[in-house]
Amino acid sequence: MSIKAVAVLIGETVKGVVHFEQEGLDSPVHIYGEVLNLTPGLHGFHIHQFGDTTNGCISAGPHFNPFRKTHGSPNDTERHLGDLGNILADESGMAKFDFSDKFIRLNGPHSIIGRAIVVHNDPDDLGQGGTELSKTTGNAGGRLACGVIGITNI
Ligand SMILES: [Cu+2]
Ligand SMILES: [Zn+2]
Repeated sequence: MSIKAVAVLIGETVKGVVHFEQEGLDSPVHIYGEVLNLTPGLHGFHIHQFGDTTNGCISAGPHFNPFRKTHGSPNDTERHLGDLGNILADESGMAKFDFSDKFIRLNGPHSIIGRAIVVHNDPDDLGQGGTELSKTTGNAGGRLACGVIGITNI
């Protein structure tokens, strides 16, 4: 039984679509999609706590962190559940991505459905920046676009 979700990212100029797909009840989540109108290079990419955009992406709150860990890389066990690392935009400003995450889920008590996904102005330093901020946000800078993760069937 597969579970599918989608988020439509909306920002001032940046926009995109992110798909999530989970094959079984306790399987990794496949994440794929594209984001347009970025500056070339790496951009922090996270699930934030709230599916709330009433005051723009700032209303999404901090990184989704139900286990009270510090910020890290998607490959670390010490990471926020929402830490998906970076996406890479090409010279045209398009980031196409396709990867899996073994910690997030679309079901259960820590489901990401109803929360928000955010793309940032700057690269996420994955907690290696040596500053206090690096351990909470990865120094990823402003929020360029965000979208609420909702259930879909496609
Ligand atoms: Cu973020
Ligand atoms: Zn984080």
